[in-house]
Amino acid sequence: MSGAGAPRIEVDGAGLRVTVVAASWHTQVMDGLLAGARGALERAGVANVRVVRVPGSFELPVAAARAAEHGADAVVALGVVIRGGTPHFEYVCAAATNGLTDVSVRTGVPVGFGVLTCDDEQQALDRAGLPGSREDKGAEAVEAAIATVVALRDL
Ligand code: DLZ
Repeated sequence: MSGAGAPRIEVDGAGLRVTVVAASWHTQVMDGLLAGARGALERAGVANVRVVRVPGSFELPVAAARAAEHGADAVVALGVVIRGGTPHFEYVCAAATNGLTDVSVRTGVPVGFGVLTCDDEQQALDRAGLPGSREDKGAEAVEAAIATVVALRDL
């Protein structure tokens, strides 16, 4: 999927409670995603931030569900899954994607999707918000989640 066409989103998250659920595989990329998310939360004026680490992306939905059911106004899910030589990649990606979608739709709490699903580590580094990265998917996931909280207020 190309990053071309992404909107520039300006968000005001003052007063919101945001929980970041973050997997732990692929440390360097995760460090970039987390730093990008923290920067975007600060720019948006979100003071009430919790960060919860889980082992892998497969565990993101259950943590997101707990956060959504216990007072978070928005959840941001961060993870990195890199394709290997077995079908495991497809299963972990599908579990994370479907699980996070289910949490969001079922609870009504927006979940920002900052899970990178990449063929190799370089693709992940390019999107990690690190020096030299082309994109910052941690920040984008925060901005999307907060923008959706604001959009839902009008419905
Ligand atoms: C097992 C596994 C593998 C092979 N690769 C990744 C990965 O690239 N990214 C990731 O976030 N998690 C990976 N995992 C771990 C699973 O998400 C999960 O934590 C384990 O299967 C234990 O439930």
